[in-house]
Amino acid sequence: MKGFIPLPYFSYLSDDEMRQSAVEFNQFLQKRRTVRDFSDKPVAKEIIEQCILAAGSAPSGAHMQPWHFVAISNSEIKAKIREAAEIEEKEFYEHRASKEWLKALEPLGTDTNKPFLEKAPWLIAIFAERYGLDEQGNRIKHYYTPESVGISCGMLISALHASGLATLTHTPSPMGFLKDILKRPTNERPFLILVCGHPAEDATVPDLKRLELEEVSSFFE
Ligand code: IYR
Repeated sequence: MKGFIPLPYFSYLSDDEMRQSAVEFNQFLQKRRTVRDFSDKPVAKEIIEQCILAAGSAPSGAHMQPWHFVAISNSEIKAKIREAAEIEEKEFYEHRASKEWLKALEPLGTDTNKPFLEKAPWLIAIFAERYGLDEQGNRIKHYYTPESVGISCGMLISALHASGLATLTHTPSPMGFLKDILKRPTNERPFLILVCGHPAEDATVPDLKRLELEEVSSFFE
């Protein structure tokens, strides 16, 4: 078919190599933990750039690639984001969140205070493009945008983990302030803030268990 090329690369593995690779990759991802205590140790921009490129390799609806990544190491902008996020978080913890929601958050020990938004060397704000814009400013329809951007964020988290960095998926709600602070166009919607860096030396994480295979899956064979 026109516009098609032969599959340029595929890692053909033997059954044994496949099994080993699957086990090792799972073990590697199982070592990822969401961290809330970050060190201010700098992280080179090149690492963040490579991870964003990896995230941009995600599949997307009709290959519209409906994402934009804003990477921030600038202290003033981080301080502005923290200030705006803490205003929303205060509203959330004091008024908006239901009792049930607050109870569900208890094991995580979260509160209105978000020092990591200033302390961590990088914040990556991910935006979802609700529609695209061509050179003349006409709208281009996007498909399965939340699915596409969600997959891309998963790949970004994995790439950062593979680079030896810790992350925190942070979703102050609503996140409209990100559009203003980061001056993003009207077709974009803030999707997630990913806090990235080295964990603090004394970082702790909640003692959480992941579900077993039987709990998360079923098979028809
Ligand atoms: N955005 C708030 C609350 C929060 C909500 C969920 I769902 C979490 O998994 C964690 C926190 C906060 O960041 O504290």
